[in-house]
Amino acid sequence: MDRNLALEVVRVTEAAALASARYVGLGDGNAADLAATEAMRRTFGDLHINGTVVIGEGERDEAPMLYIGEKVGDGDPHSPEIDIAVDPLEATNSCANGINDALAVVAMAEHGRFLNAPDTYMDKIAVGPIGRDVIDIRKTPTQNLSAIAEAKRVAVADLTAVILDRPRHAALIEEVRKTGARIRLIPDGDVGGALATADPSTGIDVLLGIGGAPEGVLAAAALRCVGGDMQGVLKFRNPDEVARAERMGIKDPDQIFGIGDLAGGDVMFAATGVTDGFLLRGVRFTGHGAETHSIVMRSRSGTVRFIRVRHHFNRSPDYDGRRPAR
Ligand code: VTB
Repeated sequence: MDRNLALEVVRVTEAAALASARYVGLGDGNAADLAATEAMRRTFGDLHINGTVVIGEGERDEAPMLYIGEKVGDGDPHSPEIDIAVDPLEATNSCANGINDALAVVAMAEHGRFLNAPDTYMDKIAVGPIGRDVIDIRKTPTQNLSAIAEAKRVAVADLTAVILDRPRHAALIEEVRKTGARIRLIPDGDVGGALATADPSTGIDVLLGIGGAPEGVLAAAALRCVGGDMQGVLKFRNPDEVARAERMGIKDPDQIFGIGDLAGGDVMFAATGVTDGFLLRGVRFTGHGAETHSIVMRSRSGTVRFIRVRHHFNRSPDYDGRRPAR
């Protein structure tokens, strides 16, 4: 994958973040998501790729844009074939409610290297480089926390876990509290939670618990780039979801997916903050423009770029800074 692409792809997440940030706190998640999706799809057209969306807004019949299978890119036959995973507005509700860690996210891989994750749940454990090779999703959270603490040479009580605040996590939360580890409960956005483990400055050591399976692929792409680790097991809500997963090529519903199964080969990850988060600041609007804060990473080099950009709406071809009419 062309290294320059890393600097191009961030324009796509910036555009999505700028568009959806206009909706922060307005209580309309659908409008925010639509604005992000439209902006993302539009800017994808500038990239020199033959992209295929493999993780997107849904199946073709349920999502008009950035659906699974949609081709994106400049259409040049010489552009490379790339698979794309997107979440134009991860943690939509957090954007709608003005809560932390709404993000615009894109990941790219060589063709065939992302898990074609069905739209179901996934039990996840995700860590930064320090916890690599010590986690095991078959073990209990207590055992995993001890292993991470040992690898970090700290006490379990010094660790902080991120967990989605959901009733399904009651037992998990209770167990983690018993170990003495600290917890950050998040209302939404487990991609942001996983991403936080990539950087020691966030103070987040591990993401635990069940979230969306497609989000698991995005998180894995991010952690591949920094040499972190992740495992996931699909959690189906009903037999229909099992059948759908089978049609998408998943033979064993209980399979444990390692980080390379979720996002293998050469991958790239970009995210722009919509609201402030563990790692990224959200969009700040100024009189005639805005400031965005993004991260871009590549697995091949392990380079992590934080890109802070001042946008001038009167001079930018991509975005005029207005909220589209509803
Ligand atoms: C997570 C999170 C998302 O959905 O995957 C979660 O990353 C799945 O759990 O931001 P619920 O169905 O219980 O919400 C979101 O919160 C929203 O897509």
